[in-house]
Amino acid sequence: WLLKARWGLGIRCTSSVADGAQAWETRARKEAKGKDPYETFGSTNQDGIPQKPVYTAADIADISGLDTEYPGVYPFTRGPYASMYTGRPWTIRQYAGFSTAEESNAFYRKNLAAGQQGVSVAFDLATHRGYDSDHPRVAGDVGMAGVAIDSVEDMKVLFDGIPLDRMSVSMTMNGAILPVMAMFIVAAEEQGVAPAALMGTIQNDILKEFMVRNTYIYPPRQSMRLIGDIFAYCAKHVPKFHPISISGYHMQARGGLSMSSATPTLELAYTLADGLEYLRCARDAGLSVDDVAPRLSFFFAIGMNFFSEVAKLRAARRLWARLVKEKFSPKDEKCLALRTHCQTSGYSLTAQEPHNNIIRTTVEAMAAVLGGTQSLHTNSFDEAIALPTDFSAGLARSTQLILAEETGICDVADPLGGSYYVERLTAEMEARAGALIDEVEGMGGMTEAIVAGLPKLKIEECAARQQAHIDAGRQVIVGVNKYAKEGDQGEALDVRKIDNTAVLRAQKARLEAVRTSRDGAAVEAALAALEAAASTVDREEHNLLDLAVKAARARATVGEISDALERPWGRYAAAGDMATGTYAASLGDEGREEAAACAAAVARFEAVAGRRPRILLAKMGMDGHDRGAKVMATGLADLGFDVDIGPLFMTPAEVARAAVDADVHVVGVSSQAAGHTTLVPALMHELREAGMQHVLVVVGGIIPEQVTWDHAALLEAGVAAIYGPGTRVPSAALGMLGLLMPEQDR
Ligand code: 3CP
Repeated sequence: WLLKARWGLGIRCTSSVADGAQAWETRARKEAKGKDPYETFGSTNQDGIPQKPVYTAADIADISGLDTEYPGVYPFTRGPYASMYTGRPWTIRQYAGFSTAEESNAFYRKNLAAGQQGVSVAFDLATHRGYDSDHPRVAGDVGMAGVAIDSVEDMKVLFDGIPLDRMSVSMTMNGAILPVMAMFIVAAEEQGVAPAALMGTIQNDILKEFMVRNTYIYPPRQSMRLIGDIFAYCAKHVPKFHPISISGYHMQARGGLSMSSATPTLELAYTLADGLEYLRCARDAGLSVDDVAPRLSFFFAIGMNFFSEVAKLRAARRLWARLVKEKFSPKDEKCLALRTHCQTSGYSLTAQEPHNNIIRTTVEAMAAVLGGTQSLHTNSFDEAIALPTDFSAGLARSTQLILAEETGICDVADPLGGSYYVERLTAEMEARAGALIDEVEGMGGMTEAIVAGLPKLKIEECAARQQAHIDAGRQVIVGVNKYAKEGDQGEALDVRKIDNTAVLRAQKARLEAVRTSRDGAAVEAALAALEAAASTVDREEHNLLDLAVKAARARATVGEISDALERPWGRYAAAGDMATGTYAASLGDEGREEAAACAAAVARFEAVAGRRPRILLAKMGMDGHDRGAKVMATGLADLGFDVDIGPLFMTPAEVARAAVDADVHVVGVSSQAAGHTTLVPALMHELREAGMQHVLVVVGGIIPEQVTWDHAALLEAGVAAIYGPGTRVPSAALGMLGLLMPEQDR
């Protein structure tokens, strides 16, 4: 009897299901003061999915196959492994890298000693875009948002004392994939580790770069050829390595900190659509689905919408298993099990009251592990302000250790499986993402959809809509658009500062040493072979990664290997399209009054100046994080400004020239990658040289506020205003108009 009672067996229900529903409705109607309880208490989530106030068994009755779903069993909704964390918890893999290879190596070793389990390398933007540190375009970026790597010599220092046959290494590299993967292989070789023993992952997901992250180098179709060659080489020589991490992260989490982004369903759909395209790319490179699919890996962002994020990971696994089975008919069941890394969302971090970010990150980390991730990065609380310090990185790591070892979450596989709400949401997200994938597949797959510009525009539209919801206060961010402390200057934080000029000096010296000590003729020959192979169709004989490994061994640099392909393929430049109308349409009643105040201020400006306020939004250096600038552009255009968006990767001189050409009133610089202290003063100089000193310069993005050096340096250089993370578009618009107009005209 005791056992029966404990498991709920044999206990008679006192009322039927219908009675229960009726009783709930009666009670809820009373609480809704006589109104329809579904309308009163129901809502719509970020994805537009209606949320009922309560879910019951009736809500999952039509979902087929739930009874037979087990972890480790097709369609893998409940996890890729049967035992999940009861057998092995997820990998704690913190993404890091800054300054020089020496400094990053010391940071990795310290963190591994303190409980981190895998290495994850962040490269600087100069490396991402295939430039050597001494290239004139990248002066402001070297060592700032990641580690600077120019040659095998740097790569060897980066992994010094880290045994590459035992430690799995993840490298976030896409554009300059060829030199970086080649240098990793050669560095391991010179450490005595054969390619076959290497474990880890390289991001190598170029499709999402064209949608959101912008660290591409070559055009889409040539970039896909490159990926096919990497798949082929890795399948043959580096079989334990994951040659790609198909990433939705940046679609959701790269709006800029506390800026807007793609919804979880859009992220889910486009990531899986990318995955299908990569399987076709592998097929084009002569590989079978069974050769590549078991080593594909994924990467998702985990934001604050807790249950959506759990459901997203579950839906991703089910949808992927079904799609791959249906479209590629693999023999090995491993091909169908989606494994993923997750990172808590950079977009949810706030610069205001930054300690709140510890709580946000913990909630997001819980969603990731309850969703069944294989590997996890937890953000540091100060990342909305600067690079993490040792202290903040330690807290982020402890968040995972505590979840894994103190909470009991690892004791049961998929503990949320069977929850009426989670299962319904999983099915809803699966259906909606499935429809979005069908749309992309109908266009001929993701490469063609990107060439047509569809996904980028859809994500930007989504971002503008969400920004309007935040600005209107409908989406709450505590301490930013609700419960903000009046006149709060923020706590004084101890942040990490990179001395860009010192890194630059060190990199230039090592580059010089490499160039003078190598066999110049061997380098030339290796680069010529690479260049010739880029134009050939015989891919089996001329695998680009194989040739890059030879070039890296001869000490060719990142810039030289990239140039060898750039000569025949060219460097890709994205079109500066902008979604308009979405922001204004999404403001709703809450934001309408403020929009009207902006329109009136614009009209007053026009009456005085004879034309509407005109702003050039510019991104300088190698910082390709353009969603913040795009959202600002859309919002300002909808509020009455004339907006010009410069192409990505401009130099200060190019921005000044564009400001002259468009005769703008304001230049708005967006900086998300720490290059502003070098690049903005250079821009001010160029504007003065061009006789444009009257132009207002404002800066937005991640500009450390609590520390005097960045803000003070920019204001001293002549910047009129700084708009940090969480700035509302109407506040920025009114602020700029206030600065442009004499007081009596405002
Ligand atoms: C796992 N294993 C198990 C179990 N769980 N065995 C028995 N029982 C279990 N329950 C085994 C696996 O089969 C595997 O062995 C080994 O343990 C490791 O498990 P895994 O699941 O493969 O985990 P891991 O090695 O950590 O790999 C995780 C994935 C990998 C697959 C996701 O790709 C990865 O680590 N990705 C990280 C990507 C990353 O760090 N990206 C950073 C982006 P076998 O291998 O022998 O099968 S940072 C970007 C930031 C934003 C920006 O761009 O700016």
